[in-house]
Amino acid sequence: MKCDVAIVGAGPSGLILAHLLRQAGLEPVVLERRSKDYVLSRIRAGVLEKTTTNLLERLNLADRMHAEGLVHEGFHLADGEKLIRIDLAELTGSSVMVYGQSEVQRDLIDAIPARGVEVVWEADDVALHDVDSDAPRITYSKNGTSHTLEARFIAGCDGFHGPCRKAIPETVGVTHERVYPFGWLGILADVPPCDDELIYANHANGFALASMRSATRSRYYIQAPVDTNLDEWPDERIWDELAVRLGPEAGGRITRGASIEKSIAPLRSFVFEPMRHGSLFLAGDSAHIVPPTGAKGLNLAASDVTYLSDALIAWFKQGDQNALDGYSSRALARIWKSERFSWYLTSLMHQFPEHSSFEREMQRAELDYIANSRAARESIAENYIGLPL
Ligand code: RFL
Ligand code: PHB
Repeated sequence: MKCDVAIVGAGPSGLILAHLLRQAGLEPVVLERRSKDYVLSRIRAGVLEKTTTNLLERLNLADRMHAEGLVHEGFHLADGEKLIRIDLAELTGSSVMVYGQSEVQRDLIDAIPARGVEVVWEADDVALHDVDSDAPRITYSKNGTSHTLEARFIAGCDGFHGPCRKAIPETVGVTHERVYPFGWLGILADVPPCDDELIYANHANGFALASMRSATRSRYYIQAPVDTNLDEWPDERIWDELAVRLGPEAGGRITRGASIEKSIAPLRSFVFEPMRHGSLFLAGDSAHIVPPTGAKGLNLAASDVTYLSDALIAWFKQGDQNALDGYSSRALARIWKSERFSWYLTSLMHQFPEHSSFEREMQRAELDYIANSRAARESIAENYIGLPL
């Protein structure tokens, strides 16, 4: 099989890239290790920046998002008892969209047949060959039969654990990493959210986040050790802990219910550069990870593939080499700023085992400063709604 661009991974970055390339008349093929149902069932991000919603509009895939998504004009930071509102609308004139990543995935997948995007689900043993040449190949197997996909370019949209980043020689790339000494224990439940807006809480027991998927479905997280045994956290214990960490006001409004999903995710900051080696381009989580505190991961995946599709289309349509040469540095400029914001909010809102009372007082002073300084709130708001492309 031959195609213009072989895309590894049918997460948000792979599928958005495939749709953008198809819209321009190119022939991408997507290879995905998992089944369609598995990809649709993954519970992940919840907050979309304007840059991401604009991109879905450009693809004519935004109707359901506008009908069912929730526009949020603000969110809260909480320190113990005090709630600090970050008024996104007043501070920036903009807002974010609360619409689950699984819904975005559904919209992208539902449009596959009509748009003529080719996706091979359950492609096993994906291996990249000759990526530093003009004729790269991917071998894979499907139902026990081996296949070869020849392409002009390969897009590595295969997430943090996928094979694409590993296909770049260690001597070529540089890794920057920070692993946090805790994770997030997440719970999803069909109960109304405790507030109309998101609440990020810094409590002496640890961080908590009150989020949502709809007016009847809530998503909550608490900071917990990465090696936490979920059996030790029955639903009631999580609800009790959320009620304490979110403070008396919001905590008192929690509606409890049976969890429909419960999981623990590690927190990591990670950047691999450059995001290109020969004919292979990395995008999304394959090249970088942010801790979820800033709600940036999915949005960075969307901005990466915006830059990458522009560059690939310019090469196929006009023979323009410069855009491809500039892809990595263009994407990294935005990535590093999102890395900084995600690291900053994570540092501000979590309890770190190595912290002394001094660092805890620094967090308190910073939150007090944010509560009383419009300039500080404006800076947080500007980053939260998403920096310009
Ligand atoms: P994905 O979504 O991981 O997709 C990669 C795809 O590649 C496939 N794959 C392979 N395919 C073929 N062969 C192989 N050998 C393969 N190996 C892997 C995988 O099966 C998968 O389908 O990466 P992508 O597309 O770059 O998208 C990144 C986002 O998914 C991620 O950044 C966000 O979910 C991060 N994130 C959040 N981002 C936000 O913007 N806002 C949020 O509110 C937000 N909250 C979150 C989050 C991530 C979380 N977790 C679980 C890490 C909350 C959490 C808890
Ligand atoms: C979520 O709803 O899953 C969510 C929201 C905001 C974040 C992270 C996750 O910062």
